[in-house]
Amino acid sequence: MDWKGRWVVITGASSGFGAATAEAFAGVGAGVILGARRLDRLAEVAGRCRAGGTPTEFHPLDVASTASVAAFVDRVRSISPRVDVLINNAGGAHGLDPVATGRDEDWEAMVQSNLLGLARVTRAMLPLLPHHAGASLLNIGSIAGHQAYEGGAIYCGVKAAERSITQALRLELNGTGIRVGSLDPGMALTEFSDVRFRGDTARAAQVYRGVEPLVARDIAETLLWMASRPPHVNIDEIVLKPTDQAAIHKVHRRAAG
Ligand code: NDP
Ligand code: 8X3
Repeated sequence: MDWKGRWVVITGASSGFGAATAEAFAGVGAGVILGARRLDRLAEVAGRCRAGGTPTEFHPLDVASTASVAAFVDRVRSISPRVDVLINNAGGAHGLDPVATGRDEDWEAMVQSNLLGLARVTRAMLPLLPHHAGASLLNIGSIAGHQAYEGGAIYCGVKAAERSITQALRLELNGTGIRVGSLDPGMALTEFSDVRFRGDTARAAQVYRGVEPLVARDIAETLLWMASRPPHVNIDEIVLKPTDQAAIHKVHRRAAG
């Protein structure tokens, strides 16, 4: 696929998967439009994308706010009335508390970003996705959406909801030519665990102790591959895990050497 002249919109592009995905699409010549709350970090990512000569724009985006989503999409429309790929990536986990001691603010943040945010951005962006073969709407889910774990009730719940939303969109958009898919990663080394544990980097590091996790580039390359299939091919769902992670509770850890 020739990516020159095509535009890709990525939410949550200030770090992790979103930043790596921006660089991957920019690397093949696509224009990228990036959104997230941390503008300084978006500017850094945009600088790396532009270094290859690719058209790159960024704009503040809080997917938890309908007004912020509307302003972001207005900006996207002013850059290009047509967007070829939308990647709903913004989200993450807050806390690892059992339901018995869970906090409202954590639950609300997870529901707002992973679930309602995805729906808001999709609703606002759909008019910009061309209704003919070749456009892609790709959502980031998680293995947490396939299997629940202790302390993950709300996070697992919103990622299970992401699967349902993706499946509903696949049905609703059937006949438009827009491809719809979900990429559901397992353990990946990003800022995910730092956010989950509120900046407790020592606790975050324990998650990856003795394991070779996925890295953001693995997810970025897979998203680029999904969006680059011929227009008649829809990748509905991919589960991508580290070789060391056979299941959520079955992780091979090497002893410290
Ligand atoms: P990071 O914490 O590195 O990135 C999360 C991104 O989401 C940041 O760019 C952050 O930007 C953005 N974000 C969070 N909340 C909002 C919001 N309200 N509005 C706009 N942007 C927001 O983690 P990952 O890259 O790992 O996470 C990306 C996605 O992948 C998430 O949906 C996560 O649940 C999912 N995932 C992660 C896995 C992992 O092990 N790392 C595995 C499976 C799925 P900012 O703070 O600047 O707004
Ligand atoms: C992130 C993967 O297993 O920590 O979605 O929930 S997990």
